[in-house]
Amino acid sequence: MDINKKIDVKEILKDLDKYISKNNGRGWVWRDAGAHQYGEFTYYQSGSPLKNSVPLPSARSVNNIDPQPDCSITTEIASGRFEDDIRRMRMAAWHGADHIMVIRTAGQSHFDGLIEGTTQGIGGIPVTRKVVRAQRRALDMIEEEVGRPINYHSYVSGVAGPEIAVMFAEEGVSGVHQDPQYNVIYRNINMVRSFVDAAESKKIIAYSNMMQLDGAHNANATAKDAWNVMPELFVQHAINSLFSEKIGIKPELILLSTVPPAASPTPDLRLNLPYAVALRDLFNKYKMRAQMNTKYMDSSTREATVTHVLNLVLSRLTSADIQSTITPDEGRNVPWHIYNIEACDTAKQALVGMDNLKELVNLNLDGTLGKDARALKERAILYMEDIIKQGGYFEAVGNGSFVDSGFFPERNGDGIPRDPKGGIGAEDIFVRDKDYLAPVAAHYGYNNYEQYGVKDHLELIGKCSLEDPTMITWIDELDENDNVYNRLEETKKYRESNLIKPEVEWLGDGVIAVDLCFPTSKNIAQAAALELGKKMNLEDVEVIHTEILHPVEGTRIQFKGKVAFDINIDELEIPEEPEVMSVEEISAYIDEHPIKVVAGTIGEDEHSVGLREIIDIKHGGIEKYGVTYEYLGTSVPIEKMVDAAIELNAQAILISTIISHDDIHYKNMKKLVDYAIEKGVRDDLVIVVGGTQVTPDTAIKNGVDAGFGRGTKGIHVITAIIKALQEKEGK
Ligand code: Z98
Repeated sequence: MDINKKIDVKEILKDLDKYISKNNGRGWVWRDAGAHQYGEFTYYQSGSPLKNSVPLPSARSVNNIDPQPDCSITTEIASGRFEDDIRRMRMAAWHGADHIMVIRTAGQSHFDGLIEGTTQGIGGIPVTRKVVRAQRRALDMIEEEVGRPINYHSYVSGVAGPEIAVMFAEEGVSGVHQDPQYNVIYRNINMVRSFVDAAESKKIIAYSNMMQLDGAHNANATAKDAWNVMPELFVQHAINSLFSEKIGIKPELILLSTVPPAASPTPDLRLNLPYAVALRDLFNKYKMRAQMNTKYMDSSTREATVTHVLNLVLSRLTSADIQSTITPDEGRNVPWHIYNIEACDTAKQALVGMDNLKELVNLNLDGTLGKDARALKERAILYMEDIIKQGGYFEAVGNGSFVDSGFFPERNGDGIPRDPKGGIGAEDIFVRDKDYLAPVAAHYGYNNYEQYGVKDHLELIGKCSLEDPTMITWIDELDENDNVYNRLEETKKYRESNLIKPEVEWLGDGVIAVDLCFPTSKNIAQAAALELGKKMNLEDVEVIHTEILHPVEGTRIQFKGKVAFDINIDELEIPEEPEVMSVEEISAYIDEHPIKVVAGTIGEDEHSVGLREIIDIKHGGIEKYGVTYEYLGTSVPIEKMVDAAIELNAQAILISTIISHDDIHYKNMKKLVDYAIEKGVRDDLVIVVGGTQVTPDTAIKNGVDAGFGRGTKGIHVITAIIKALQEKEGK
């Protein structure tokens, strides 16, 4: 894939029926965790560098290194249009995500079978073979672009669990959620059916080396006082992990979905750290997928980011094999591109920032931490004993033991009871007939090959579709109105012309967010924001965040709305990017050719702040690169600038001029150049001018070597000086 070209969804859809991912059968891929060198730093909890990536903004001060942490980084994508999700996956991969979790459309867990086509989803995509294959195909290209394997993930829980598991195995999916307890508690799917289906699903997951997550995190996202369900979380993890292992999933691919049960403003680490320590102690043969607790996510990205970072501290103080980054996205219900990317960057920044933290600090297990961790384990064991006392898991769920917000052995009576004989799919379980036969490579339980005198399916049918994807029956679209082709047609002009529109999740959605403060109370501010949106000619205006600065003095608001117009790229005046030399190139030149600069503001101009920023070392001025300068002050006469340059044997004159009445700034430039010519030094001196009203081209027309306007930095100026000097040398 050409990194300068947008991904072409039509190309991905072309001959999709025949596409076989090279990743079918590959299963989950971990990063090559260990020590890696990035620039002058060794990172001990890191992975290999990416071939193409976007480093953190401040990386520009450290030679643009982009260290990758050791654990897989998840981004969760939920826009509902798979074709737009593909573009987000590419952006996320460039920001360090290698685990793409696609959320499925609302209600899919209640479908008793596979769905097909590319209909638009609600809060996620329809997980169909076509969507999965298209996304895997895109990821096959993206992983080559970034130079790292990317794991694709979705859900196997639900009534159609086994069917989905088979389809995932056929299509090269490498990570899944599978936990029968999720079906039972949160989706009211019959418990016997859920455990039978889970056995079959897990067998397929084991066969194709998929990574499996459990659903324990849902208990602390649901329970009233989440920190009280800690003992139960251990129990849920134990049930699913042991069940999975017994069916054949390798322990290193069984991941506990762990979520810190509390969040600040509770004493976050004091509650969460003993829990995290105890969990890793009890379940040390399995791995950890660390995720944030969406229960504590509100509409503030700032707050969500702090919670995320505190969770990342926990991950580094204990361990995380996969680090999820859902915070500002799922929690806020604003599943926009920018929040996926921000959260990936938050994880990357915090994790590499805390590289090897455990080498630096010891956990004090002799104090309350060790005591609290032990107490949690004891409560969990009591909980298990209590389940056995009640007659087993089904009875305990029937009695409402699960997701009770009491701190076990306390009970609050607010658990979620489910009838062992009720729920979706009850009565749908049958004992296999004596001659039951499933001629496939992976299948759970009794399978009577003996009746045909053969050992396995190969002797009967040859390979099955798990081993030979060409056997798969392809279904394209079932809905002639709701499908990707129609959506591509609707957004054609944004793909095939030079029109663009802002977007948050779908091409051409036109959504923008406005951030502002009104000097008033919350209700008035919200109403005023809606009015403001209308006056700005935005459509579908909606307040997405409100923060009280003071009950009457001020309210911060974020609102979103849609713009109704397009922007034509052809009509834009796009200024050329100023040329910038690398710090190494600059140093190498200055070492060989020392540069002295004479600087000042000229004419009647007293505005020296901008010039000082350009020359002083403080904010990256040219002094930083080893340039020496003579600052002549403000309102320096033109002649003095040139005379001083001659006297001091300077290579360049740097003038700043803000006042622009009657084009005095350009007139002064011309005067300065003329005087340098008159003195016979113009050819030896570089003359650079800057100021808020300076247009580079006009400055050059007035005879100077380079002109700079707003936003200029020292590096732009030193680059221009060196380039001009090199040109003079070349002459
Ligand atoms: C996560 N952010 O876990 P339906 N199975 C399990 C789940 O935990 C979930 C589903 C299925 C979270 C996302 N988890 C929430 C064990 C959901 C979802 O189609 O919504 O029922 O499946 O990463």
